[in-house]
Amino acid sequence: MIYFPNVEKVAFEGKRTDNPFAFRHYNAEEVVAGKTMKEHLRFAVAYWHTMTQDGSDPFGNPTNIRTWEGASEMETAKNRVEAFFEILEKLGVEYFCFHDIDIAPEGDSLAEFFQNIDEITDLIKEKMDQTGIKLLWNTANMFSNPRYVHGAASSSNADVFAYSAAQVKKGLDISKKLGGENYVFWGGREGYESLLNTDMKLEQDNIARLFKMAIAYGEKIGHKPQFLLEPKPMEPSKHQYDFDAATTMAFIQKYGLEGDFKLNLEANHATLAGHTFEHELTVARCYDALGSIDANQGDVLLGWDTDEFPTNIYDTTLTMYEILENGGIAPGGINFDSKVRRSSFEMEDLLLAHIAGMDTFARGLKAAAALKEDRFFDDLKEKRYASYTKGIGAKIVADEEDLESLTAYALENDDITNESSHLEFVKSRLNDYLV
Ligand code: XLS
Ligand code: NI
Ligand code: NI
Repeated sequence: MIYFPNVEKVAFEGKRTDNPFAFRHYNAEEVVAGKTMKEHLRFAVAYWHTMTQDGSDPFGNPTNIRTWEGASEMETAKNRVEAFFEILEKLGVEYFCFHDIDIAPEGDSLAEFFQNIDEITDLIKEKMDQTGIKLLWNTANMFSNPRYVHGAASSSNADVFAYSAAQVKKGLDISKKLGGENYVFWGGREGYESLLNTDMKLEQDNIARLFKMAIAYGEKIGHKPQFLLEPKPMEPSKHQYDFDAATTMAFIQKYGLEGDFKLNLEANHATLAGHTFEHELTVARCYDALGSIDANQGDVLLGWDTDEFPTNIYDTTLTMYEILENGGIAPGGINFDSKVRRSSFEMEDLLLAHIAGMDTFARGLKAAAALKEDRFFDDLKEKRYASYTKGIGAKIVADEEDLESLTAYALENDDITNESSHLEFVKSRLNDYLV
């Protein structure tokens, strides 16, 4: 069955095309800053938003028209695999991501769930072999089912911890089966509603225990994906432990997980934490822990995770600049953890939305490459911190000074001159790169 009969494989047609199903900026094979766009961007489609969202919201019923609904849950799951690979192929996207429950129905028991997963991943594997499309990452959904009401690895109920462990084991088994390049943990229920009844230390120790079990199991089965931990400060929990990049790094370091874990950063989670996305990316880079990104954007007027497709060039430019500074994002990628608005309910909107996101990232990449080529930020920062390259500054960063020697210096040099940042000028110059 063909799900998008009116759309051919989406091609690059340039800015002037009036074909809505064409790329106007993303040109997969075009070389930018030494690599093809495809290699830089490593786009992935997210199974959950694309295949399982129905358009409902807390006040409204489903709106999305989806032609893959079958007579049974398993039939729908199989149809979705067909449709998903048609979307990936038509978009020319080479990676995808999923949660276990996105691809297969949970059934009536854990054993049945595992059976369903095996059957569907057989199908997925066939499609992967036929198309060369790869698994960027998978993860276990340990937040939707009511059993996770008190958390997963952080649950007060040890039986729930055990169930989580079983889901993670299965997640790693299918990661091996499908050659997953990364494996994600996102702790939507790893947090608390009230501190009055929460043992924070035990809960965090237990989360780390599950991660260590995952590392050990990966070693045992000879499959070592890059493990990624995805911060988010709140939603669905009131407070989530992996609040932001810095908090999550403190956790990773406290439990000695630096060798195996990096961060999967999501734009809209940054805004929920009161940060810009660039802030989160920069923090991760400072720790050499930028693993992968979940690309989307929030709405400044709404305080929640709206997961909109990224269409803001300013943001994608600064994002791509950080990725270039990082020397690329591989083995991570740019996963569209984004969903179409409730009013974009037609099947073809799924393609239009991804095209919009891909074009916006392509423009961001080009602008970022130009900023790097021109040494826009490099020169700015070099000039701003020049005092550390000579004289007393050079000695400070060479760790040759102490409080006494610096006091002696300051007593002689207390007539201090600072320079203006000219920040408004900088911002207006930056705008020149965006259009
Ligand atoms: C939810 C998260 C989730 C993770 C994977 O806000 O972004 O989708 O990416 O569990
Ligand atoms: Ni995400
Ligand atoms: Ni999210």
